[in-house]
Amino acid sequence: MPELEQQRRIVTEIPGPVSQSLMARRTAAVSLGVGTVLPVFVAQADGGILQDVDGNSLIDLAAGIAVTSVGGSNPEVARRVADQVERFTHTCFMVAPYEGYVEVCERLAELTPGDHEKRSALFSTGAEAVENAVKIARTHTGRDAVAVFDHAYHGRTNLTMAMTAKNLPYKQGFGPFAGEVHRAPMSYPFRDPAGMTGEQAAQRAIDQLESQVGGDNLACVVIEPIQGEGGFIAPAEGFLPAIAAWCRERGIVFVADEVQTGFCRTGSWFACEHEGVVPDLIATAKGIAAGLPLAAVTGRAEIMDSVHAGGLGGTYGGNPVACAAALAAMDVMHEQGLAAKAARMGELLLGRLTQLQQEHAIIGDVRGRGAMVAIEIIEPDGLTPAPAVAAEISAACHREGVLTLSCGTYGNVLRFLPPLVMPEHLLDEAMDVVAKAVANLPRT
Ligand code: PLZ
Repeated sequence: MPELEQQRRIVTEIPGPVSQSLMARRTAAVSLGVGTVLPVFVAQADGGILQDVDGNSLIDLAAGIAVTSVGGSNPEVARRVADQVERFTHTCFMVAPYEGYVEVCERLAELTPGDHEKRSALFSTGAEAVENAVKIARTHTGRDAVAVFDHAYHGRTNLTMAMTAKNLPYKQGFGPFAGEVHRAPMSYPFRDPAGMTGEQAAQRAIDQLESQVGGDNLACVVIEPIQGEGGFIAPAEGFLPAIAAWCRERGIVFVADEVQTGFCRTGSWFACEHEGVVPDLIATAKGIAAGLPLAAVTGRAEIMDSVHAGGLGGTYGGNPVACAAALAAMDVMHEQGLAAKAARMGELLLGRLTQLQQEHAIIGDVRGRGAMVAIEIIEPDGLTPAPAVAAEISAACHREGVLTLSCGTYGNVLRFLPPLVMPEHLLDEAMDVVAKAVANLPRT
């Protein structure tokens, strides 16, 4: 495959005629239950560009929802995957092991926060990793209850649906849900009482969990250090360390769901590091393997080893091709300094978007870290969510060839998750398109 030119170029309407005909086939063959953000079919992806089947080149601010950090067709990933496919595609690690799985676990032990002894178990999806983290915490503590937060997103399996906060589209009609999942208030600086500190927000959550559940009954607290689908909510400084300290005191396993924030996305290898928080267990997926399905739970050896042999696994967990991709992706992240690159992208994004916020009152909040930044769109009253306006901005960006995603409990947050290898000129140009879309709104 030729390298993709890193230029936005729109040569047809969006979606173009070939995409439109593929969409018709999709409608006739694919369940309506599977959504579509942008009805444009992809032919090739690399760097910061998605090229569609009509020859349009779009700037990718989604990275497959924070997955293709090293690019959509990274040559090192392609080479190592092809080599592995030629040797063998699958044995099932539980049946006949292979080195790649072990090497991924060794790397995870080195890369994740904390210098304690660690073990990992590999899976295929983020939801599976989170669900297994809960299984492990329950076995280790002999307790049942699980604490999660408002606006949390942890997946679409039965247990992780229960852990996810938002009803539509994730839960509606899909119950009954797993029991013993308890929700606590999150630190949400934009919507919390003015001046509330991270420590105060943590105390609010702790008080609620102690009174409604009892710390002694909790197996684990599961938290995204920066919430993803729930709206890119970065808790106030001090919140995460206070929750982690309470967990330590009460013998509760502190689980960081770094499925979206992990692997350089926020400007460090893991988002917990920004406040020196060392989770007992960490769930990872997405950016770990450049799009091949791989997920992991990594944590304290004594917790991970408390599960009986055979208690964890799955046919495909830690598939050798996915492990090869992960080893390549991790090398690329190191060699290209992608954590530092993400931090620089964050400066550009926050700079441009803060400027835009000063010009337009509909941008209530600009937040995030590294290459995980969002704007919250609100009504002129300064607080009421404006999801329709957010959708209008997104649609305008899509028409101009910039793939943006929305998120948030109220659907009013536009989020930016570029591949970490995106050239800076594309990120800057994408922000021009966002700025134009905001400026062109009828009421700003
Ligand atoms: N935990 C923090 O962000 C996946 C979901 C997209 P899976 N987020 C994207 C959708 O609409 O399904 C996610 C996450 C966090 C867990 C998950 C789940 O990861 O690999 O999608 O199962």
